[in-house]
Amino acid sequence: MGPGGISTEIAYVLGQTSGLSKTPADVFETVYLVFLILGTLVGIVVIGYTLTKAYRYRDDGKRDDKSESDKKVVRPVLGHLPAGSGGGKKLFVSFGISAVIVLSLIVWTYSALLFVDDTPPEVEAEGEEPLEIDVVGKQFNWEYTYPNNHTEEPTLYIPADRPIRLEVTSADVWHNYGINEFRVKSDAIPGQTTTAWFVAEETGTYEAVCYELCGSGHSAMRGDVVVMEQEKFQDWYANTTDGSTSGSVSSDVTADTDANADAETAPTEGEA
Ligand SMILES: [Cu+2]
Repeated sequence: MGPGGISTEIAYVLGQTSGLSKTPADVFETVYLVFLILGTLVGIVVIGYTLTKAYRYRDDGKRDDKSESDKKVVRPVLGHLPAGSGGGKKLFVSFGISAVIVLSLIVWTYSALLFVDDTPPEVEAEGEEPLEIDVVGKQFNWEYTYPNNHTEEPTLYIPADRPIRLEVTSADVWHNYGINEFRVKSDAIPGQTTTAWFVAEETGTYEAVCYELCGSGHSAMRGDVVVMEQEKFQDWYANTTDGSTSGSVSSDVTADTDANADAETAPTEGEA
């Protein structure tokens, strides 16, 4: 895999990843950094070249067209096409370099995004197989269904350091499911299923948000994403039963996570 090799190389150079453990968040970070660095370099070259030329050929009021340095400059004549110097070599070289840069960026970015599109075997081999969770968007909430048919809403509970594969759809209108920290963003469209995957490397509470205007309650269409230690998650998951929905189990976990034993606040979801 050529382009993938290059991306791994660049990621290694940038110190983004160690070995094979790459997540979509790492990939997006690397793509962003590479574009930022290349853009900055191109900007420095172009602006530097412009400023140098502007300074060199500035009008200092001392110019007489007979001086040695001035004779070498090919000045355009009104009514004539400029001949340029070097037989268009500069033009050819700059177009050539630009083409190489742009084409390699296209190939590399595309291959990096292919990695994001599909869970690669090396990621699955490292950890456990991905945990598959169905996500259904509905005005104005997210509902999660685990492999044992247990459903949760609006909080997603997941283990750390394990690939999570989401199958996202909608029960009503178009939504867009996203978790900023993990660089997850996936369309939620009725009658269609889109997939996304990510790895949460650190435990904690994050937020899942709807990124597509879907109605009057759109801005409130958000829920927590609780990332737990693997064993803690297994305990929690073992207590969920087929077809059960969130209840006292989840408040136990929340209390656990927040290290706040008397957090008995029942989720008050007073949507009219
Ligand atoms: Cu929405």
